[in-house]
Amino acid sequence: MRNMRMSLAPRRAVAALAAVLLAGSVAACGNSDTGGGGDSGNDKIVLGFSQVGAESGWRTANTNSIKEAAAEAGFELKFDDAQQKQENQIKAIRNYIQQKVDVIAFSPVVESGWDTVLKEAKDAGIPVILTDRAVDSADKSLYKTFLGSDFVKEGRLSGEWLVEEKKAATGDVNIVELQGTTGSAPANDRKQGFAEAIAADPKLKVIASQSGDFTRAGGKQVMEQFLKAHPKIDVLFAHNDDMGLGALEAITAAGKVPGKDITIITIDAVKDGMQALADGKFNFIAECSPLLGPQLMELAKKVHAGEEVAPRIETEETTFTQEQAKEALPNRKY
Ligand code: GYE
Repeated sequence: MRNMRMSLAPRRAVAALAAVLLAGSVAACGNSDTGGGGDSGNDKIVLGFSQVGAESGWRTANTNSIKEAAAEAGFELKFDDAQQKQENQIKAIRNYIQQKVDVIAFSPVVESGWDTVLKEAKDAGIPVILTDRAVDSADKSLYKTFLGSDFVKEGRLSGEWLVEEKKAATGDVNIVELQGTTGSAPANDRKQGFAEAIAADPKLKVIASQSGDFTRAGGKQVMEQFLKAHPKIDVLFAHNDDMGLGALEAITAAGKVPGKDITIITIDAVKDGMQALADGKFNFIAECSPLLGPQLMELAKKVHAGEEVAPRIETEETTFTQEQAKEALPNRKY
């Protein structure tokens, strides 16, 4: 939220902006009388939100954040869980269009294939906000803004830590990678950022890379296969904590010590992941914040009022070593 405030702007500019925004919101209210407004019969903003699913601890925290922030902001929230299926998300968005909600927000499970339904929302005059995951649509006018993380950076930070960690190692360092959901923005981008960073040291080699679908069960199952196929695994890079946590079971069952025999890097920093890091089972986590609710409500108010918003708003994030996890854990909210 910090980067959305305008506290440093000169007074006069703020006043001028306020006048413009007021004009915009009057115009937008006019529209919602004929178009938006939902079926609630009151003046609450109706937000239709299509969630990816409930695949991970990150997702649960994200859903809670959105529901809490909607209640706090006095929105009427229509919420749908798509169970990781794009067709369910498209169905939910079409329902929201039919119900004439004021604003649609969604976290797209994969990057491709959204143009048709986004065009339908645009034609119906309903603004769309992307949260968490991006789409690859060439036409940027199909949505108002994107709110979420820089996934390439998360992958890069993970890779840079590994380059430093293995600086003194001799011989090849064999890495296995548990990818997120195939075709999703975080899987594509984290893979890319990590690969770019480890290219700095040719002894760092990704010997296997496969999707575990961002779930614990997927992480466990794919790690079992990796361990069977590759006798020497030095590093696991998992695209989220949950897959890393699932992989821990496979690693222990194979008689190896996680965090020692195999260096483990994950992304998210949810509580269970941070606990594993503090316990020495993980070695490094790049944070990805799921607490998008309050910023989403602010943006929904603005686009509903017809205000201009920045095309991309990124969350602020950090990284954790084992020592840092021990310190941060007692105050971790999710
Ligand atoms: O990292 C993972 C979740 O899209 C950033 O989705 C999100 C990712 C998150 O399932 O745990």
